[in-house]
Formats: sequence, C-alpha cells, structure tokens
Amino acid sequence: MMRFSRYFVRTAASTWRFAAKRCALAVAFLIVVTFAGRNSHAQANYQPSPENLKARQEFQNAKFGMFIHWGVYSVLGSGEWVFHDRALTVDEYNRLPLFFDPENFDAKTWVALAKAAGMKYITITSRHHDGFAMFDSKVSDWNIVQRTPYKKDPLKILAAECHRQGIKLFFYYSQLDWHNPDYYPRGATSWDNGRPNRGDWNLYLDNYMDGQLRELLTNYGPIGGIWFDGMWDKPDADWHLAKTYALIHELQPAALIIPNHHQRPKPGEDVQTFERDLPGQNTAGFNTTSVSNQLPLESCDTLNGSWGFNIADSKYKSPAELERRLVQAAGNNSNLLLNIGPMPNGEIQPEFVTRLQAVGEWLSNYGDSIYGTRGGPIAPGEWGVTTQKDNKIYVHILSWRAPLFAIPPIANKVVEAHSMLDASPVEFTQKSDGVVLKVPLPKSDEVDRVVVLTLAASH
Ligand code: FHN
Repeated sequence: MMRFSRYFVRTAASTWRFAAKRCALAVAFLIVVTFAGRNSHAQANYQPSPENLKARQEFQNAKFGMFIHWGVYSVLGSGEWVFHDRALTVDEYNRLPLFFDPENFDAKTWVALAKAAGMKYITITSRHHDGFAMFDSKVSDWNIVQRTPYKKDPLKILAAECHRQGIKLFFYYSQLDWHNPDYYPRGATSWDNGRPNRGDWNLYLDNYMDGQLRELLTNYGPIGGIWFDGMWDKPDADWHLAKTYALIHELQPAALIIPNHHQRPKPGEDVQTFERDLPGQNTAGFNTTSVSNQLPLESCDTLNGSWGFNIADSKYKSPAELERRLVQAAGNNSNLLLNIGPMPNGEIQPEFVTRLQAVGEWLSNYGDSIYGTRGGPIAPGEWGVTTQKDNKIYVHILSWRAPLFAIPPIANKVVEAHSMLDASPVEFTQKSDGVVLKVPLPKSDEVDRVVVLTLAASH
C-alpha cells in the first residue's frame, strides 16, 4: 500500500507535469526536449573498453547477487523511505545518525553469508534518497564517520573483505537527494521538509555527486560498478549524465554503470536493470521499456517486502520461491539481485540468513544449470525456462503434471539427456516438431526438475 502510494505520488506528479507541458509555450517545450535529449545521448559515442566488455561477461556469468539497503533509516525499522513517509523535516532527520551505532557489524559474516547463498557479488547502498553517505566522504559531513557514534567507514571494511573473499562489490548511489538544498528544483517525491526554496543544481551534480562518485571510485580498490537510482524523481532534468558516466569509465574502465531509471538504456550504460520484475514483465507498473539484446540484464527483488530494515515486515519469500525466481531470471537471460535490509546493530536477521543458506544449498546441487549460463533457446513460460552453456541445454521444469513433457524443436541433435537430481538417464524422442522427455512426476518438495540435454556439435 505504502509502495503503491509512493508510485502514485510519482505518477500523479508526472501526469500533472505532462498536462502542464502540453499547454506550455513552444519554447518551454523545446527546453524540455533539449534536456531530455541531453540525457538520452548520455555518454555519446561510448565504446566500452575491453576491460568493461570482460566485466560484462563476468557479470552475466555471476547470475546471483546480494542487494543490501542499509543506512541510518534502519534505526527506525520502517524502511528506507521513512524520512519521506513520515514527512520529517531535515532538522528532525538530522537526529537519526546519533542513534546509528552498528557495533555488531561484521563484514566477514556478511560476505560469508553471500557466499553461502551462492551469491557472486554484493551491491550495497553507499547512500540512499536521504543523501546520507555510508562512507567517509570529504564532500560533506553528512556521512557516517562524522555524524554517527560509530565513526567508521563500513564500506571500506566491506570492500576489503570482499576483495579478500573474492566477491565483487558494487555501490548503489541515489541521484535523488531529500536532504541537500542544492537538489533544486526538487522532484516528484519532494515535500516541505525545511529546505530553502533555492539551490544550485549544477553544484549538486558536478561538485557534490561527482565528488562523491570520485571518492567511491578511488578509495575502495577496484569496484564492480555503480548502481544508480532516483533519476525517475526528475525525469526531464538534465542530469549531466555524459559527464558523470565519462568520469566513472575514466576512473575505472571495468566498472559497470547500472541505472535504475526505468527508461531505455542510454549510451554509456553497461547493464539494464529491472526492479521487482523479470525483463519484459511489468507487474510493478514502471517496467514499460523494451529489453535490450545488447546489454547484460538484471532483475532485483526483496527477500521479504521491504528494501531497508522493516521490523514489521514478515512476508518472507520461501526458499522455494527464491529458487524459482533465480531460475526464471536465468532463463530470461538475467541476473537476480536479491535484497536484504540489515538491522541497525549491523546484524542480518535470522529469517534472512536461514533462507539464504537454503538457496545456497540448492545451488550447490544445481549451480551448473545457473552460473555461466545464458537464456536458453526455448521461450520461457508457465511451465519453466531453459538455460544453456556450451553444448548443454538445461530444461528447468517448474510446473508439470504429466509424465511426458514436450518442448519445441531444438536445432541440434540431442545425444543424451539426464536428470540433474540424481544423474539418472531421461528417455527422450526428438522429432522435427519437438522433443518429448519422459519425466517422472515431481516429489512434493521438488522446486525445479532440471533435465540436462547434451547436444551434438554443430558442423
Ligand atoms: O526508491 C527506491 C527504493 O527505495 C529502492 O532503493 C529500490 C531498489 O530498486 N529503488 C527505488 C525505487 O525505484
């Protein structure tokens, strides 16, 4: 409901702006077009470097990542939008960091949990829409080192641990800022929170935001990339994307730019991401764009219903649901970035831990059908999906009720088929109109019957 109202706020605001634009003078219209044009060119003539192209492949091979929303908002246990949802003033929100002291934060445990879950990368909020830097930033004192009793930089500690344990670290960075007065003119999610009615947009982008991005790309070793969010708050603004994207690619050519702007990918962006939907679906209401066939794809979702720690949210997805979601993502040629919101004391709640461990256990048996694969040759459906790697097609049957299972024609000859469950052979017949597999009915706790088809080499 809360989520709905947020998007409603956004939708209502953009509808109003749209109506206003239609009535506005042609000249105003031209300005909007020019601004949108600037963003749509983003980093024009961008040629990804060889390191970047390699990083894209590795990203696609990784398939499963841990999303972490963690900030001073977690103190209130009411999600990461609490500043906005309770319409707090800046002065009121400024008190929150005083209570953020995550004495039990242990990067080793976090990274070990991601690994136990079979996750290959971590994407953590370096700052969310409250603009609060969860890292040691010299650009402003609105950061964890200067404003909290904790006084340390958890991203530094986490980055070191990720490097030690061989996990890639990405930084989520909110372009939207509810705290900085220079985020002006304000966007669709704004409310009167005590900021002055003036501000310098150019200063916000070129000094503040790019300054912090420079810090994130220079002080934490090689990072996987930057995961942007919040442009949807001011879709018509000039976000100086060309400048920002060029800065990132110059500082770390292999770092991937992953924008969650819900628009078509723009030049300079390296991954297309989808929030709470698989690529091509739109159950969330804002995933209306077409799916890129050039860029790696990612889909993010929550383990319960919240991004930031929410003490009242117990809508945990079961391990079976999570496994199914991962399989569907892989079959749609996408990664799954699964979110947890750690508690303000730095611990990850047990409901998340046990579920992630269960997914990791499943992956220890079925990982070959997920990691390093790409979407398979058969269109995903209610029944399931396919993934493929080298001369293997993995048929992931998620729903079936009959002992015979038919799939559409496959170009190459199938030379062998077996069940991944126990390596037992699967009888099959291949004809020009399809392949029929003999698959015994599922066991009661079976999430995914994976049949591995080995193909003859094509000549
Ligand atoms: O508003 C945010 C939300 O808090 C969360 O960070 C998600 C993650 O994809 N993105 C935004 C909504 O699009």
